[in-house]
Amino acid sequence: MSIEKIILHKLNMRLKFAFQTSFGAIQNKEFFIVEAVDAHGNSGFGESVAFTSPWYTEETTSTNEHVMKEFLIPLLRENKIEHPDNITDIFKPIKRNNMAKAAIEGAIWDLYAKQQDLTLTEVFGGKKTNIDVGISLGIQPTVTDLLEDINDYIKQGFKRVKLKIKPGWDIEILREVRNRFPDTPIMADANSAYTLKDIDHLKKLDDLGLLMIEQPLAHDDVVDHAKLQRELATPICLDESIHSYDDARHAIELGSCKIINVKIGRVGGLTEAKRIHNLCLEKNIPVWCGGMLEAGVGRAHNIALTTLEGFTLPGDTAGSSRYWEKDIIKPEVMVENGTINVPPKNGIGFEIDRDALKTFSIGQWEYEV
Ligand code: OSB
Ligand code: MG
Repeated sequence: MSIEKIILHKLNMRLKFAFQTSFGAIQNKEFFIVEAVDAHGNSGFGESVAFTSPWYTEETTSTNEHVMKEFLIPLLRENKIEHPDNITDIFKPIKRNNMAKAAIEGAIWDLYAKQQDLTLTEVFGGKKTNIDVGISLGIQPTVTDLLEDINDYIKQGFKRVKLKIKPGWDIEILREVRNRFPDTPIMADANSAYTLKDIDHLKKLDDLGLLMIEQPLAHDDVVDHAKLQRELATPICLDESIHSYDDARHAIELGSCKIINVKIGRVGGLTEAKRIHNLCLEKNIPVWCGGMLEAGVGRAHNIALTTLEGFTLPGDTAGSSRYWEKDIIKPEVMVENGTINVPPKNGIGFEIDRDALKTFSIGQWEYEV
């Protein structure tokens, strides 16, 4: 496939709210929109999903910038690209830095789809025409605030509610939520806030009828999670611990989880995400698409990924207006009754709003490849 140049657009956007997790609060997002351009005027877009601090994983906006500029873009120049699936191998000499890799790979997948006038979903092999979504709610100042928020999102039709938890904001809160909403599919995400010392405390989750507990233990662990899963009836879902197909294989073999959250950025791109999906389908491990508080481009890629058949649980891909006063795509991502219709337009299915891109821009770099 032909690629003429890569343009890095560095953006600064402010979320409508501070998203509070066990590791800290996120409100300002600095990130990259990667544009891959061919000789015929097609442009494909990808989004880097790292945050400015290395709280979730080790990557940051600055490490994404460094690795894309110094290592990944030169590798595109030195290698022939027949298909977006080749990118994983071309980037293999560079260890990890998966969010940087995924941003570039995503732009190339979109470009590839547009070159054939097909949707990203079509070239990627997804089948669904609409996807189910849930909502992820940060830690709130009071339980009253949380209950109000949940009520609001249930009324809007979201298919499940995910609550961020941490020591001191967990079992009691979840119990109140469960009492108020006895039939709502509820899950909790700890973002690595516990250790095996908390095992008796975590066992109390089993009375609450949760869909799953996401990443209770260390970000880089699969061994302790296996110990915990043996003691816990509530299914464990791994997020931070899964960076690759092999991580997923190890976790499944060890019994570290019963569910996997797939994030395109965390695993290094759509190609690796699909390999993990295929493995999980074969092993009967349900998967769902996680979120990184993305702007529209990342959101569009998440929608395409979720169209694969193994994505049987609602994902974290809420609509643009949950996060942004103004998104960078046209139209914005709309959720109706807890579902998103997969857009029929070619590529990622949404136009880039060039004016919005300019408004939020804090830098731009262009590279011939
Ligand atoms: O752990 O899934 C997570 C947001 C930032 C970092 C990590 C996570 C999250 C979310 C929000 O849960 C998902 C979203 O709405 O994009
Ligand atoms: Mg998570």
